Amino acid sequence: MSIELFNLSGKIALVTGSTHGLGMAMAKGLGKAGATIVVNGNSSQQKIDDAIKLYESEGIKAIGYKFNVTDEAQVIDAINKIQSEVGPIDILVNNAGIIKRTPLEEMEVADFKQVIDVDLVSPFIVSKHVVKGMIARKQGKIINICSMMSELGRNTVGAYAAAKGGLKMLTQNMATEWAKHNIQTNGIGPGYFATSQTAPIRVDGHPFNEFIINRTPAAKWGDPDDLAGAAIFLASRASDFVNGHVVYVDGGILATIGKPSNE
Ligand code: GCO
Ligand code: CA
Repeated sequence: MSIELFNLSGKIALVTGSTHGLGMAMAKGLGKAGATIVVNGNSSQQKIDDAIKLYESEGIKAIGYKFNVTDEAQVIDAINKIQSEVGPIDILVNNAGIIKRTPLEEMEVADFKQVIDVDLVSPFIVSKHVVKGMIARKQGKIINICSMMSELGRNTVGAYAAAKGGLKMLTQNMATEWAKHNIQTNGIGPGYFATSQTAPIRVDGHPFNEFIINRTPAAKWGDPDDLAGAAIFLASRASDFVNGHVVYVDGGILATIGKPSNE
């Protein structure tokens, strides 16, 4: 009975930006809990095809759709196709995101807007079009991938922090508007994980690498697989009365002010 609460068999999960990184790790978690994964990316069909092979090699049922989450017409078209070719979307994970690291006073307005567009506007666009089916079926799970930057600032990531802070409030507002339809909207806020996005700041000898290890009570970078549990929980019946929260999977970063590097 208790394990049944987490069973995702028969469910269809669309995970945006799931050809690599944290999106793929969370999608694999959902897939191993039984869900069929709708894989999305926008860089190339080849990248999607390679990802599908990877999912399938782990026994996960996965189907790929290439579309740009910031382009409403493409999103509408893709969602229509997914719903007729795969089935109704039960679980939506808004994961696709970008980061640009530039001091605010030097940042181009176009770059700032692009980060907001991908990281904040696209979860709105995709949710807007997926939620209609969820409302009709009176059931659904939406998971917005937030960040430490939903709560904290950091030098050079101002646009990203503005978007991720906004995404936390968008999560609360989706919960406010859609919980009555038995749709649970929540967020996952990853701490610092070993992915390609953090590769440039994770290299040995980079001051940021040492800083993160010192700043994280668990004293290490997260393994992307550590996100699967939170994703399964928020996608499953186990969270049917959980609305508008962000689960921070961060090795304790938000619990503490940090410590001097010699402690
Ligand atoms: C950075 C990092 C972060 C992480 C993550 C933290 O430059 O600070 O890239 O923004 O990607 O989102 O939670
Ligand atoms: Ca791993």
